[in-house]
Amino acid sequence: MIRLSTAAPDFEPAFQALLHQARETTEQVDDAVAAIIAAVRARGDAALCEFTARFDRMDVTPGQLRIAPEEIDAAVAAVPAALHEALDLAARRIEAFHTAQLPTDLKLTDAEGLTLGMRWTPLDAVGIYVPGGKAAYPSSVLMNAIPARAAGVGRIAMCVPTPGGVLNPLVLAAARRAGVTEIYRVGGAQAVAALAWGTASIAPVDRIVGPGNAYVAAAKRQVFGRVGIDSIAGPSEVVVVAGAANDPRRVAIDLLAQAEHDEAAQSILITDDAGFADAVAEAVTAEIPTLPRAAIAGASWDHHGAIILVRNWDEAASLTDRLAPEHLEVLTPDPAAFFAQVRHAGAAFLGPFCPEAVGDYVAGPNHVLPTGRTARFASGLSVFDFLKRTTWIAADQAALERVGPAAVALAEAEGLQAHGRSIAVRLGNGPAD
Ligand code: HSO
Ligand code: ZN
Repeated sequence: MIRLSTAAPDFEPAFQALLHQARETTEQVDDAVAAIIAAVRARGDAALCEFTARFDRMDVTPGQLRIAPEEIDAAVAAVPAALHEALDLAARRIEAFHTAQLPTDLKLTDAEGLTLGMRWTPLDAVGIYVPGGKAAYPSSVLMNAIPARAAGVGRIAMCVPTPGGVLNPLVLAAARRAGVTEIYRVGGAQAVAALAWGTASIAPVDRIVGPGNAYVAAAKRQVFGRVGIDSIAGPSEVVVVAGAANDPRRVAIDLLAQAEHDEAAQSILITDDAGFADAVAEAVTAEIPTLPRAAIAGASWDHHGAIILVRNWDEAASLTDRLAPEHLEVLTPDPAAFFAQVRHAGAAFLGPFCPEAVGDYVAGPNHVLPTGRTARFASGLSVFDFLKRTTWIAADQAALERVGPAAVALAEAEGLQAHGRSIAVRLGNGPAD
């Protein structure tokens, strides 16, 4: 963990170093991924079965790629009732928030008499990638699938690796609750290739979302253009802005809730009180060994954690903007006023009873958020990721008479005679048809 103070003479270079610290090692997998995609395009299901045997140590026939409804039923039945209820509460709240996001169409008639509009329509089909292993979060299944359904997407196809044939019952229960329409036991770059290009068993989709390892990320980049993709998620991060009125242990645990995700995760405390900074640092050190994921959380805190001492909340707000964090917890005396000063954050959590974890699971807004300072230009997942717009124009002759001559002039200047003529033939003084 590093400690910085805005009062120190070397603050600016030290903060710059923190901003630009590399947290991810990017594996060079592009060539391997290109070969996998080419194989799936050429040989479809046969290639999917081969890769599944090789990477997931599991023999499947093409007919077994899709997880049968009875298998899902059996897995879902094994989930304890209390977890079903928890999933259901989360799902209901996520659904309500995302339904409230749905935009309305636009229609206006302007001064020249043209009627102009913009119409939203959902995508036909979406693919959701769910990683296996340590990042197989049922909550992320809800966060990816529910907005698609709220947007009105008809087909939601999910791909999840099942190494050694092991299904994750809670992932399947979340998928069912979220309205996923089909589930395939396929992972890695081959799953992304299948979703993008289609095989006999997996019909192609229009957009692929969801986190994954380096192979999945590279595959999403390579199929982009044929299908849409979401942004590629980097390691998670939180900035907690807190004054001395807070309980240092609570703040320490909030920092660790982020650190336990990943050795490359980053937790930063910004405070205006040096004694509070010390107390939080001590509490973090005391808390780490009590966590099952102590090794991960400890590595994250040691290598990427930071405590920044500021002279006032204005300084804290401007540093927060420069960090553009994925998550921002505001524990200042006036959280709303502080938040009003900040422009760049993926999601904000205001006040002492709103730890980030409440947003990870049950609050309602999405937990798929822009990482790595991309909150400067990007937003969290929402219904807008599953909708697209069609603009439309309607005009009568009188309206065309008013705006047409300018278009004709521009078309002639561009040397595009047919463009100009297509307007001119419709104008009262234009050449006869
Ligand atoms: N904080 C993570 C999401 C998550 N947390 C899933 C727990 N489960 C990235 O926003
Ligand atoms: Zn989390």
